[in-house]
Amino acid sequence: MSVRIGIIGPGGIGRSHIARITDKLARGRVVAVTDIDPAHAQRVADPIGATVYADDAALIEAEDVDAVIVTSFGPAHEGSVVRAIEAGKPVFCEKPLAPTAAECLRIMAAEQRGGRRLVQVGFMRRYDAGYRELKAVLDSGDVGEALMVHNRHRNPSSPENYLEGMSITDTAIHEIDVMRFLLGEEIVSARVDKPKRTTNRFPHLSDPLVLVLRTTSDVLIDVEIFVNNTYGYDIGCEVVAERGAVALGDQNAIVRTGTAGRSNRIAADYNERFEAAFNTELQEWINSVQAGEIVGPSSWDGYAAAVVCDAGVRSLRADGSQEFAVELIEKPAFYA
Ligand code: NAD
Ligand code: ISE
Repeated sequence: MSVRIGIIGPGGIGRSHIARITDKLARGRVVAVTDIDPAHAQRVADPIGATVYADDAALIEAEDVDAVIVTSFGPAHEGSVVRAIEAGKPVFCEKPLAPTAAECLRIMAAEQRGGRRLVQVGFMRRYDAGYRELKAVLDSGDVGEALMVHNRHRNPSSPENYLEGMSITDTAIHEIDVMRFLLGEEIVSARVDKPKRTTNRFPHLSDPLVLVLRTTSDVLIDVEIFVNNTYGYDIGCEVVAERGAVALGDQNAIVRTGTAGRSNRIAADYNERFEAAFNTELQEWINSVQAGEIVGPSSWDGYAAAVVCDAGVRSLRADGSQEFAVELIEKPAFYA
């Protein structure tokens, strides 16, 4: 039988997830939708024959909803995720689990009170073939220990409601998580450098930024975050190790050579760049809901990334380029 799914906040990514569940993935069906904009919820629900609910609480309580996907605005995640946990329903929450560590701690407390893992966080880069191959090379030991990592996270543009701080909590959080995944270490400090600002940005925003992180074994990580580059969705990652360097391929696309030179298409957005990763991530989540055991990125991973974000946001708001320590609580045995 299919997993009957309710979606809370189907905006850009939520509608992409509905399309993949409906058209591409197996054993999942979207049966319920809610949004703070009820007319929008109705427009999303009609073509798939889903029921519209007045709010997240009503959707979560619905008898025919087996599991929940939260794709609303980050600050709204905590309430919906805790409600799903309290109803005993598995919940896939898009990143960030919540924008601050304090909110993530409350989610973890609710999950532990419930006594079983119910939450998966949408850190889809862990499912990307390129990052997985990078990890396999590092884990093989062929290139020795990782020493430094250079990352590039560029978006063509950001919307007006993309606020100062979201460069860290909404954008660089992908690198923060995937660095923990690749290196198998926690991050111990964060610093934000603020280069000259582009004129192609809203006045409230510092853009671009460089986030500098250090891990427990002293690997130095830099993340260029540029969310108004005007040209495309451009992701890069190069790990410099003792006996070699390993980098993601550029864009996963063909390279064309001709009289005009050599070029490859730049992805337009996250859907194009990470389509395969999103499909694998959500298919594995549906499978794990059916199997009754959630195995993907946990609330602990959401929390560990949020603590780094807290330090990064403090640095962004401080004068100059100040480094802030990242202090995690001890990992609960529940998440071992
Ligand atoms: P969006 O603004 O397009 O959509 C958000 C939707 O949630 C809107 O329809 C809005 O009306 C609704 N909403 C807001 N608050 C709500 C609430 N309290 N209850 C119900 N509905 C509510 O945003 P988006 O770009 O789709 O991003 C949504 C989430 O997904 C964010 O957390 C973002 O970080 C994440 N995201 C992840 C990826 C990825 O690459 N994994 C890509 C895009 C977005
Ligand atoms: C967005 O929420 C995403 O997750 C995208 O992958 C990222 O590139 C973008 O900066 C975020 O705002």
